[in-house]
Amino acid sequence: MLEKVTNTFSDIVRKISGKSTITEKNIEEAVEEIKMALLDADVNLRVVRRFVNATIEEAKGEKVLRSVNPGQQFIKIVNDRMVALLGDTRQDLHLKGPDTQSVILFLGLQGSGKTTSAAKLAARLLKQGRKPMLVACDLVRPAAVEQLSVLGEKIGVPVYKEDTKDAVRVAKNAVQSAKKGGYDTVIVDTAGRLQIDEGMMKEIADIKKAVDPVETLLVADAMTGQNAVDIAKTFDEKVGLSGVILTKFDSDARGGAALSLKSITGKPILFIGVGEKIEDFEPFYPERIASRILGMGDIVSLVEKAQETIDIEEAEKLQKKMATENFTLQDMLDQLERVNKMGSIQSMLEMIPGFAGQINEADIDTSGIKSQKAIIQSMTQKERHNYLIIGPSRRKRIAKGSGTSVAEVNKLIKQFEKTRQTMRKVSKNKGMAAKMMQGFGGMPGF
Ligand SMILES: Nc1nc2c(ncn2[C@@H]2O[C@H](COP(=O)(O)OP(=O)(O)O)[C@@H](O)[C@H]2O)c(=O)[nH]1
Ligand SMILES: [Mg+2]
Repeated sequence: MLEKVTNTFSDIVRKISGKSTITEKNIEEAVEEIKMALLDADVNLRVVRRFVNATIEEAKGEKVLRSVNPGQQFIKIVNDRMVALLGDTRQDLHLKGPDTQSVILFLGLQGSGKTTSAAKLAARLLKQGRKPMLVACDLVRPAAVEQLSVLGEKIGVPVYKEDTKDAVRVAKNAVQSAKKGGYDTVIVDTAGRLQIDEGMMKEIADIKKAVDPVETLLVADAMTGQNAVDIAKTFDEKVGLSGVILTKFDSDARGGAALSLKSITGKPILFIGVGEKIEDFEPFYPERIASRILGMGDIVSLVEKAQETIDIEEAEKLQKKMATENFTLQDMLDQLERVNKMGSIQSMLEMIPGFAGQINEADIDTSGIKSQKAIIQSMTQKERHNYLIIGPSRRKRIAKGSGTSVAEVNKLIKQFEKTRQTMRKVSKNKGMAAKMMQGFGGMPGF
C-alpha cells in the first residue's frame, strides 16, 4: 500500500532537503511532482487541489525561503499537511468504563472484512483487559454465523447467535445476554451486500436504533480506492458513522482511500487491517504513515513491534547478558527465531530512515536464516554456551549435521563474534539503539 506515492515523495524529500537555497521555482516543481504522485495514487481530486494550494501558499512565505534550512522547512510543511490529510492525531475508540456496557456496531459491504475485523478487534480488546462478546448478526450470507463462531473460539471470545432471520432481535437479545454475563464490550457483526441497497441500510439503521452503539464503524476495503470513500459518505448519510476501519492495507492498492477518507467524510480511520491473520491489525497513526510516505522511516512503530514480540522480561535478561558478555549462540538462535516471528525483514527495514523504498525482498537473503538456525541447532548445548570450544573437527561435524559446509559454519561463528562485539557496544548506550538491537541482534548484516 502507498508504495508508489512513497517512492515519489522520498525522491522529492531527498532532492530538496540537500539544497542550501531554494527558489519559488524549486517549490513549484516539487509541488507539481507531489500533485502527480497524489493523483496517481488515486487521491480524490478535490483533496489534491486543497493539499497543493495550502502547501504552495505556506511554502512561498518569507519564512521558508529566507530560513537557514529552507529544504527542511519545506519538507516539514509537506509532512504537516500530509499528517492533516490523514487525520491529524490518532483517534481511538470511545469506549465507556468497564462497569458500563459499550456496543460497537460493524457495517460495510460484503467481503470488506467485517467479520475478520470484528474478531481482530475483539482479540485486541481482550488483550487490553476488556471482556468482549461477539454477536453474529449476518443472517444473510450462508455460513457467516459459523465463520464468526470459528474465529471467536480461536481467540477465546464468546459468540452470541440465534437460529432466526431477525437480525434486530439477535442484536437486542445479545446486548441483554452480555449484560447478564458481565461482558463490557459487545461487537456486532452485520450483513453486507454486494452493493449499497435500501434493505441493508434499513436493517442496519434498525439494529443501530435497537442497540445504541458508542461506535458505529464502517469496514472499508482499501483496494476499492475512491469507491471506499463514496461508500463511507453514503453510509454516513444514511446510518451515521463514528469511524472507519480500513482493511487490506497490506495490498498493493494505490492508497487513494487512505489519503482521501478523512478529508472527504470527516470520519477518522481508527484501525487498519494488514493481513488475514488475527494479529494483522494496527491502530492508524497519521504521523507515522506520513513519515513513512515521506521516506523518513518509522522508528516508533518499529520499536513497538520489537517490544510486542519480545517479552519485556526476556529483553531485560538479554540486555544484562549483553552487558556481561554472556551472549551465547543459544541466544543467537532465539533471536533468529524471533526475527521470523516479527514478520518479513523487509517490512521492518522499510521503517528505518534511509531504508524506506530502497529495499527489495530479493536483496535480503532470508534463506540464510534457515541455514544459520540449522547450524546452531546442530551444536551441542555445551558448544552453544561456549563457542570457543568449537574446533575444526567439531565444525566438520556441525556442517554435516546441518547440511551446510564448514565454510558456512565458520562464517556463522565469525558473525556471532561480530554480533557479540556490536551488542557489547550498543548495550553501553541504553537508548533506542539498544532496544532496536534486541530485535535485530543476530540478524545477518547487523
Ligand atoms: N489481506 C487481507 N485480507 C483481509 C483483511 N481483512 C479481511 N481480509 C480477507 O477478506 C476476505 C473477506 O473477509 P470477511 O471478514 O469475511 O468480510 P465480510 O464479508 O465483510 O465479513 C477474507 O478472505 C479475509 O481473510 C486484511 O486486512 N488484509
Ligand atoms: Mg461477514
